[in-house]
Amino acid sequence: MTVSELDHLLPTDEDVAFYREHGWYVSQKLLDEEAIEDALYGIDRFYAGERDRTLPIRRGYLDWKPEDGDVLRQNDYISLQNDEIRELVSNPIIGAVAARLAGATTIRLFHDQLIYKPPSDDVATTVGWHSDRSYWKTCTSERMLTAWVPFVPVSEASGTLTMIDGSHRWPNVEAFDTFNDRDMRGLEAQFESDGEPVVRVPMELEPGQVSFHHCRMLHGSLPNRSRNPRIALAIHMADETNAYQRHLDESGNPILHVNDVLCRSRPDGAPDYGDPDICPVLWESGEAGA
Ligand SMILES: O=C(O)CCC(=O)C(=O)O
Repeated sequence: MTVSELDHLLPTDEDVAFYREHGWYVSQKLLDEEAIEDALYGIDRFYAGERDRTLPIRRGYLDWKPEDGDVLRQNDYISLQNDEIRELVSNPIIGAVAARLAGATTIRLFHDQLIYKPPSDDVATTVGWHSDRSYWKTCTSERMLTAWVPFVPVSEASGTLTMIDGSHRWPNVEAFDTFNDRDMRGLEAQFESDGEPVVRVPMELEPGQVSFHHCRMLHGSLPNRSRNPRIALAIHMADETNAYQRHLDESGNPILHVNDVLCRSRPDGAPDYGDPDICPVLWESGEAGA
């Protein structure tokens, strides 16, 4: 792809200012029908148990399998295991948009997660309000962000991803490691919004569009009350400043991210979040769209 082909798809200065203020951004159609169909083909193969590559670890990450039943499916590190999803994640437009929003010169994959929300009223398919930063305390960067790529049309009815507008600016959002807490009202009662109203913004998107959110953003999703599965890939990304930092939990034990096991070590023995096999560069300034 050339610079001019990408340029019109990049966020404008106004879009970047909106992202900095609100913590989220909805793109134009970044991916064409063929890219979506190829990804869906890869996802079908993945769910059927096919792997193009395997991870060097067998457990410790989310890995839904058919025997787990018709629940909320979560599968981590798909792009390291499946060719079609690797192709999608490597599409330079996703990294280029992320770089523009984050003000970064380089965007690396941190990890990804495929999420399949079956049609159901069951509260167990809720994704609790949480912030990604709460899970990334071993990361030095607070400019990390996520691209959420739906493969089907998504709306409020299908339990689309929903942002709490501007919450990335609120204090204590890094305490919300509450993806699995289904009590949305109870979580809202813990928000410290500094007097700002709690505004929920559902991401209503067509396949090809992508929503981006800041790592401190509070977000979650309700059950899928439509007739069709809601299928989306979360691509978690880091800017060039990100590196491992030791962080202790409340009991004084070091927090461990799965990347700490997967990534090669730095000379000082710490995990290297610049490991090209696990956290490949998705976009670098000087490339198309820079
Ligand atoms: O797909 C969802 O409902 C949750 C996704 C999410 O938490 C994320 O993209 O960071």
